[in-house]
Amino acid sequence: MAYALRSPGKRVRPALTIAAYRACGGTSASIAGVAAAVETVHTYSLVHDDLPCMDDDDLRRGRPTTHRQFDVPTATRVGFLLVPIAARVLSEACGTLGLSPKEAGTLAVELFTAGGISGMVGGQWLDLEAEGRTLEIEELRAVHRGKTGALIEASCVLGAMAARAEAGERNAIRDFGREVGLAFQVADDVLDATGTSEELGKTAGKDAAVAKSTYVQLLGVEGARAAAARHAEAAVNSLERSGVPSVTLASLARYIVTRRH
Ligand code: GRG
Repeated sequence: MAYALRSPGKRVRPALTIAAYRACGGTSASIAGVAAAVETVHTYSLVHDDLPCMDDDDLRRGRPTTHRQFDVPTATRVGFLLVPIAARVLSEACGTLGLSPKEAGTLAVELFTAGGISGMVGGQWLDLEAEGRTLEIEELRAVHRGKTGALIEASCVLGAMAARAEAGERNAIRDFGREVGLAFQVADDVLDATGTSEELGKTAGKDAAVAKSTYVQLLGVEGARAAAARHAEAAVNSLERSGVPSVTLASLARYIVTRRH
């Protein structure tokens, strides 16, 4: 578990949680616990995603995947064990932030709904079933809204919830998160097609190798780049329209579509 959690990821999701919290007026350092809970769910998904029964990958964050470093049974258990750890870390952070048990419950529902069948697991399921089949752009968007987008959206909304943002602000942060989630996956597809394994810290060119439908396949590299930029701008606009401007959230949205790994 330590090997998976401490590996050098970008920590984009926790950064979004902390930035959304601050944008909504939150000031406590204990938001780090909520952010850590999100990253823990993300880490479990990476460990399981790399297993031979899913993406079957050897390299993650520039290091051997957890099942390569240890073995498949260990990595399988690591993934499952990270989920209750995320729940405990979230619950403890909510207590330290002074949220009531009812408020803490709403954060838990947000995180674990995003991580479940109507979010990340459901999206991954559709993605696995779609291998070898060409998807229409709307189908592809639905896969990624679940697989990648749901947890990114929740990362943002959890920050707003922890700051007790009112409904208007919370909805603006949700719209921001939804657009950032889409931007993230389109940019990820571009990187998979254009980056090297060394730059990415994971096996490059995997999508084409397994004939996966991607934004690059449907729109071309330049078309996908433009689509990612459009989603990032839509994210920033939704914040500005609703009066929750945040330089940090806007910078994160732009980083997500210009990153090199
Ligand atoms: C039982 C069907 C089923 C699923 C289990 C494995 C799984 C749950 C879901 C997979 C979700 C997944 C891995 C989505 C991909 C998201 C993605 C683009 C990850 C890469 O995120 P980065 O770039 O990675 O933020 P770092 O390493 O920086 O944290």
